[in-house]
Amino acid sequence: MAWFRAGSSVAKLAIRRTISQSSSYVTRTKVTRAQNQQFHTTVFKSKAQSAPVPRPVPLSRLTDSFLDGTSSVYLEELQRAWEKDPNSVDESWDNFFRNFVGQATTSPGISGQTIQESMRLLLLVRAYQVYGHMKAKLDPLDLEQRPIPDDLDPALYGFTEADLDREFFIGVWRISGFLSENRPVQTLRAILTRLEQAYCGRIGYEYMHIADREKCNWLRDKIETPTPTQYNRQRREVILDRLIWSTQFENFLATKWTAAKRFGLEGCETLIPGMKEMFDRSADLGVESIVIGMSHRGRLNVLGNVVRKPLRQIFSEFSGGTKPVDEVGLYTGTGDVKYHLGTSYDRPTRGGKRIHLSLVANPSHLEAVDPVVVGKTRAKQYYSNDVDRTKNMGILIHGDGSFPGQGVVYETLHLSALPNYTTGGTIHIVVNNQVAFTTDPRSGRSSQYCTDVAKALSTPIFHVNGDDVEAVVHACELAAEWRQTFHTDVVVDIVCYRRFGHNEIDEPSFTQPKMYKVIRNHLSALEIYQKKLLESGQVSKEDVDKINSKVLSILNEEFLASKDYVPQRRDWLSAYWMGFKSPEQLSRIRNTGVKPEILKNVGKAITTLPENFKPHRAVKRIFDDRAKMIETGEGIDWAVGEALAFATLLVEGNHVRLSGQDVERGTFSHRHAVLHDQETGDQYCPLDHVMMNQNEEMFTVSNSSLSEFGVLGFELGYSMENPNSLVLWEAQFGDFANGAQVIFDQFLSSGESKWLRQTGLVVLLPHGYDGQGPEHSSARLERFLQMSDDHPYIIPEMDPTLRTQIQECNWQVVNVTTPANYFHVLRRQIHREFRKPLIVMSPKNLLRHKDCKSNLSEFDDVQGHPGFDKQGTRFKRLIKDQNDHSDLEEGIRRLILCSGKVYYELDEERKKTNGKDIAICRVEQLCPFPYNLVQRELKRYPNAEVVWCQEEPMNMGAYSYIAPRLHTAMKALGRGTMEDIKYVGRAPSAATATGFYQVHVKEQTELVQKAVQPDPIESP
Ligand SMILES: Cc1ncc(C[n+]2csc(CCOP(=O)(O)OP(=O)(O)O)c2C)c(N)n1
Ligand SMILES: [Mg+2]
Repeated sequence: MAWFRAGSSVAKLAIRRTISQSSSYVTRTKVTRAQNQQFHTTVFKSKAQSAPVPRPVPLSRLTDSFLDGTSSVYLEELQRAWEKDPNSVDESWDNFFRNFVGQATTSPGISGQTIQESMRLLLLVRAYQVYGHMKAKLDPLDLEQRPIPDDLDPALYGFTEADLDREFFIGVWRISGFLSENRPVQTLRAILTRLEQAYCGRIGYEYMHIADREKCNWLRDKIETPTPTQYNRQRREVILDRLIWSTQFENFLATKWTAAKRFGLEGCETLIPGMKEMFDRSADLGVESIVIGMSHRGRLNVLGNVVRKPLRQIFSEFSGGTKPVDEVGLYTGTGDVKYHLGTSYDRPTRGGKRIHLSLVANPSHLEAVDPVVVGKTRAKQYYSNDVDRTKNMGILIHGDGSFPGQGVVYETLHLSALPNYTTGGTIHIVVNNQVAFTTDPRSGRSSQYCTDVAKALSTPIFHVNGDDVEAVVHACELAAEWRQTFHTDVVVDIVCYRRFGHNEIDEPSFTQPKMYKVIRNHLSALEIYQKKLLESGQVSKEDVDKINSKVLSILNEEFLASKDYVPQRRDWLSAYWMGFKSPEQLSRIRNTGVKPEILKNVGKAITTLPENFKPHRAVKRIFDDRAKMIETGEGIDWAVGEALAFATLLVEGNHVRLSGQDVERGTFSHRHAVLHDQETGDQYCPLDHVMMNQNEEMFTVSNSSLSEFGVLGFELGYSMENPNSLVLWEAQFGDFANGAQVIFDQFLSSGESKWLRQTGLVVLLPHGYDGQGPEHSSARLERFLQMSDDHPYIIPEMDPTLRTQIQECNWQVVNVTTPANYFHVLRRQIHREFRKPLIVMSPKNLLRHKDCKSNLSEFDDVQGHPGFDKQGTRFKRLIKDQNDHSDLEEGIRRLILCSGKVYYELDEERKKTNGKDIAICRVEQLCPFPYNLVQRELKRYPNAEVVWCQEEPMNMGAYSYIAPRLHTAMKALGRGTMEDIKYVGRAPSAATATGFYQVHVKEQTELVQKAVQPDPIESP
């Protein structure tokens, strides 16, 4: 491969020189033989005849160690003793001597074998298992100049030409393949030939890093078959047919759209027959549904030939297509380029089964789709009750540049064995075209193989020469078998090349002139295979021509049909999403209050612990307090509000899943969703016991790996599978969410618009200025608001019966200040006919704040209860001033609008300063902006100075988002200009917060005091 292209011959020479200097063949051989003469069969002839039928003794069963320098003397003594009395030595040695003596009678060549030779041969076999892949012919371009490890040189072990026809026995206890006890004695030549075939052919196997004998043996059995595996004529015809489809597809696109970018598969056309074989084999082994994630390279080919998206649709999209029009609505979003689109179809398999395939839409950001695919797969497993995870499988196709380069690959791999994230193994295929855009592997990674990162996870890796379609098919088949057998990840690395530039209009010779000189004259995989089959006589020229013309005529028919192609209904409406509304189909707002008796019942369930359970003392107190809250209906805190939301959704039949770092206890030690018995260590999760015989996964709360990108991506994928689930990801501190920025930018905020896929994922981001420094204060609210697409200057229809504002907006951003409102905003996610992501700036100090409490009556749906307003009980987008103000309050001199925990500080300061002429309103939902409610408050206080107060610096927080919208609301009421929006908050700053606690306190006190100061506030 390319990374060793330079300088390797020098390295090789050096290695050879070292070997010849340090180990003379002749001397070594002579010494060995001389030392072990006593094993010559002649010595034991008479005894051998009288000995019982010999059986091989695996070296591993020999109980004594004979690996040191004194072995030969020791052995001689042992042998002499054994000759005198076979019972005087250990049984294993008895067997050993009998074995050699016995075999010698029928097999004269073995007579010269010594234990040391046996050991050395064993090491040589082992070396092939470990390093054989280094000698495998993997590079179709033959440009690789990898030094072959000297471990693969028989001379290193003392073998010479003269030994080639001697017979050896190398059986080892409980090892399969070459070293198996059942293998017959073979000549060194035969052993070496087969080792070369098995390990140094067109597939390089890397598996010896797996510390599991059973798994290695399984692989050895498959790799070290006595004779190489061969496909019969029928299979070869299928493979040929598939390779022709793959090749013709690209040729066809290239001729019809000469100047279009398609990121073709040329140079790795064998991927298609490989994938198809993998899917067929998987279906035979019980897989019913496959979720696929892949980037640009070959995506159209996979869509057309593997997933079976109608070719006419692909061609129509390629021609620029018509923007799809939904049967029942007009929402078409912004769309995306053709090589990012996803789809799903049912595909028949070679074995006569059907398999459901979905290719997940993805952004340009390489590998970002990986955790999404895995999460979606896991959700499919949950919903199809696939407890052993054999029916639903994820497949990820990677590039050789992106696989080692993008950290999310590793983050995703690391989810693979976690109980709440595993999917029973993902199959990874790397389209290793030995270049990334213009970057050579030597500049793109530090590891030998692009797949080395997967070795950390004990994943077998099959490197395969992409020019050898049968080898690719074989590796893919083996990967499918591995996954269904061991339920862990596996990697197929197809070493290939890229016939053209990064895309079809790129010139690759600018940067890889030598490589492309070779590529220009290199036969395609199809040409190579056709030649091979014709030479074998298994397939005739007519057969080949027949397939070629069949494929071409179908492609032409589809091309013609593409001209009249009318996109059908959205595929996202299928399956579980049937009946869900698209953004412009009005979905009525529903109440989210719950019957008081249900609240009481679930409240009891989530606060009661099993009798014998012994929680930590402090936790016990917390649960006693919680029980009291439910009993009295007063003082419900944040954690109980959240648990009530989960519990009520569960009893309504929804699946609830919360994951993130330390979410079980909660970063701030407030949730205690999982309790630990202090004596036994047993765990108890009250929300698992809300209903009788509750499915244990129906409520899932799970600490995650320390990954934001991977885990958020996973939960996003999970949430997209079924709308009847509340899926939440919580960041440890909101600040760390930026580690998952790609998921926010490319998926969560824009996925619906680009790909027409909805998700109701909830993201909890602890946010608030408590003096914990720059990295534990801000969840970067401003970024989420900046990505929000509600119009700052146009007030949409706000009539409750006609309002689609929230449906038309890309997501919701809230900063909620009461447990009851939190309860309702979570429930609202499910109690509506569409799904929208919800970003929650979640509290830290409000978790225990004495005033941040709600009464149970604010959760119920009883008319007249505190939470109940004109429409019933539901989430309050704005909480009006808590003083009993009438509809018109002319005496109020200032209206402070704010959001989040600063409200409580403002309220306290107002009380302290007796600011009765100040009203404070909380904008609980920042996006989409609650124009109607803000205007209601503006009208209520016609003479008030309007202030936006925030604790974040001016260039952060909600200010830049709020100002234009507030102005639009005011302007519509004839209420002043931008100048009239007063700002109270921190000054602009580079860091989110000060690192000095005293400075924090001073800043916080000042801003709170300023907000309620008697004098008017100057304009910003
Ligand atoms: C995260 C990310 N960084 C950079 C790019 C720009 N880019 C697009 S393709 C590409 C090269 C990818 O190389 P490789 O993974 O080997 O795939 P190939 O195109 O060779 O199939 C790059 C750098 C991107 N799409 N995503
Ligand atoms: Mg590449």
